[in-house]
Amino acid sequence: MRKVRVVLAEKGLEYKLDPISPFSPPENFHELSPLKRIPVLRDESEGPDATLPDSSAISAYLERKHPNPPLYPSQPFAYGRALWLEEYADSDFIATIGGGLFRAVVVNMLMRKEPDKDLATDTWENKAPRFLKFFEKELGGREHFIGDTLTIADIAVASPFVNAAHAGFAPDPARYPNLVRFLKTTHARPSFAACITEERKMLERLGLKYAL
Ligand SMILES: N[C@@H](CCC(=O)N[C@@H](CS)C(=O)NCC(=O)O)C(=O)O
Repeated sequence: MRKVRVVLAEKGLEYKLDPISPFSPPENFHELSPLKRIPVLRDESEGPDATLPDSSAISAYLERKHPNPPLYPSQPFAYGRALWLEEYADSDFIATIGGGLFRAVVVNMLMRKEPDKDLATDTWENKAPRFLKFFEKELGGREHFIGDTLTIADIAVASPFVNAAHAGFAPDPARYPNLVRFLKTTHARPSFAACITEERKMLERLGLKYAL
């Protein structure tokens, strides 16, 4: 959901948020989202039933409908690389962070259960490093993954690190200097900062400390 909120904010688009928990969804939710996942975009300007249930589909749709500022590279190979990095972040990486850190710590605490600290530590120490090493190397000394402006690749990669930080985990700047620099500048953009501030307000009430 955060990924789409950042895309909307970067494009200067107004929206209304209807918070739905995918863990206790409304009865007919599968009709909107067959995978029963969030986010779902409803664009009433396209008709009463105009919904899209996947962050990548939503982001690509918004780009086509509101091309400025562009969040996808125009050069064909750069465009392909942006889609690949988006997919990598949205599949394996987010699944690792989502299940091993966010659910283990944050979702458990939201449901008033004990956080699974062993699972979270094992995930961070043994499963996360291959992603962190990959992102560190891909970035090199550059500010963005592709080209010199923000793209969907930056947004998709930076977002799961917010979830990790909510769970209390952040990359070590001594081992991952490029990645940490990228995360700090990307998360400081007003689009990310607005979401992070809102989320922190809610989660810090549970005693969670933001790690980045
Ligand atoms: N590929 C989908 C994945 C969405 C996704 O996994 N959403 C999570 C919350 S951030 C969810 O709804 N999880 C509930 C579940 O998997 O049952 C997208 O990017 O929109």
